[in-house]
Amino acid sequence: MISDTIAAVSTALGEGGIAIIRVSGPQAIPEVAKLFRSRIPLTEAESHTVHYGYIIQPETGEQMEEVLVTVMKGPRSFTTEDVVEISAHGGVISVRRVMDLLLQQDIRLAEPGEFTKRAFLNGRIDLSQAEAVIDLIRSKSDRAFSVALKQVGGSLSQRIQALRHTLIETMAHIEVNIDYPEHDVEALTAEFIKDKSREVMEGIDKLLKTAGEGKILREGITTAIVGRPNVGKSSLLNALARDNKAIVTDIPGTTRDVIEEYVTINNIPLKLLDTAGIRETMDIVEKIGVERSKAAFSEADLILLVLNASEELHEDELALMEQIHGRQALVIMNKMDLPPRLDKRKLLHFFNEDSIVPMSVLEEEGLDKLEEAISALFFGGKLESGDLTYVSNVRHIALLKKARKSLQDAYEAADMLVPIDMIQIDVRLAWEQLGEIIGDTAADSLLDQIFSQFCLGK
Ligand SMILES: Nc1nc2c(ncn2[C@@H]2O[C@H](COP(=O)(O)OP(=O)(O)OP(=O)(O)O)[C@@H](O)[C@H]2O)c(=O)[nH]1
Ligand SMILES: [Mg+2]
Repeated sequence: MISDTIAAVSTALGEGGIAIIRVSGPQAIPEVAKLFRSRIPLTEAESHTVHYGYIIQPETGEQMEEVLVTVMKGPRSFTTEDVVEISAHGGVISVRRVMDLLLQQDIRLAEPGEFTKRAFLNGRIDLSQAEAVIDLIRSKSDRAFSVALKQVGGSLSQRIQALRHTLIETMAHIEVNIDYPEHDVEALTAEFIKDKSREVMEGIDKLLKTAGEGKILREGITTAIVGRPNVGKSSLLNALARDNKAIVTDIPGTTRDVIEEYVTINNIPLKLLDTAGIRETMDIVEKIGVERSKAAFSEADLILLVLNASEELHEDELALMEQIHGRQALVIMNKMDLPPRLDKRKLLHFFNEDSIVPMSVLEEEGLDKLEEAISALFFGGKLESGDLTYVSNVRHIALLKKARKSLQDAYEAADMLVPIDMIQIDVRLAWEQLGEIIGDTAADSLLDQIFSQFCLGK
């Protein structure tokens, strides 16, 4: 049982319209009541009501801040405990005054993620739902947000629970036959185990199939814009981001560092990296920049190679194209507004026609074609709109793979008519591994690690 009461500022720090300070725990209402002067005493307030008043210095009665206080009595609250939310003016001093007073009461400062952790420990949500709360906060696109929202609602948990249910039934069935061993029952049980393991493995495979897309939704496609100096890489970043994020000049070697920008194209989130133009250089700063572009180039999920169509192909560009072989890439023939000098046929040695996009970033020509080409590379042009259950969390993916392996072992053992009680060990293991996803069988150290990723006040 959790017996202490915690508080934290739940809104972003700094100046804003309002700041919300959240208090949760058995003492939340009486402790805040000591500091709050309003028409109705907080201890007599009904659940889910809002009260106007002042936070006061309890000894002197001095007014410290003007606030609205919301009372939510457990179990109908985020943590299932009694929760009080204080809406104060959104300023640094106001928040500090209220927090200082709260922490002088029988209330301690919450750890990052502790409210969500309590929601989990108190059984309101499972671990996969709690993790989805972080995904919600961090999501970079509408689509990723919708996926996380479904997971908060329990979409993944339900799938996992259904698979575990099948395994529990299987174990019960095995148990009965261990107690009453008869010769042909054993063979039948082996068949039964094979059927059930196959069924659950198929379910796991279905989930694992979504992992690639899930990762992209969650993290975005890391997209490196590479090419020689002055071909228009930064101009392209700005055009895709519809913002003047990167400096553009006609001086080759303008960009020295990697510039990051998130954009969404047809609902697909991209993490764009504008890089320094790749060339041999004596300039120390630029040299470091070139090293960084090479690193970005090798790590990217997608490469946008920008060429200047008004110049002939440079040997550095040929070298880049050779390195691109086998990767997801598009070639942009930029500056099509100028007299053409680049022979497109040379590009066809390395790329198919569909991957070559003529553009004039300056005149905003071809941007739509580029966006189409990018979305065609991923999700076949569009994201499946129906099912929003994706597995994107590396922890979940690893556990699904482990559980699958355990079931594969069980299947093979059953196939070889290994004694049933031996097989049962693998089935149980799979059941536990799936349980770890939803936190049914999770160690404290794991919980600490997961919840420490949260922001303070969540
Ligand atoms: N004519 C023409 N000029 C362009 C086009 N796109 C970019 N430019 C110009 O080319 C110059 C270089 O553009 P940048 O976007 O800075 O090129 P970059 O590849 O980022 O260059 P570095 O950062 O030096 O590697 C600027 O003067 C741009 O205005 C285009 O489509 N047509
Ligand atoms: Mg640049």
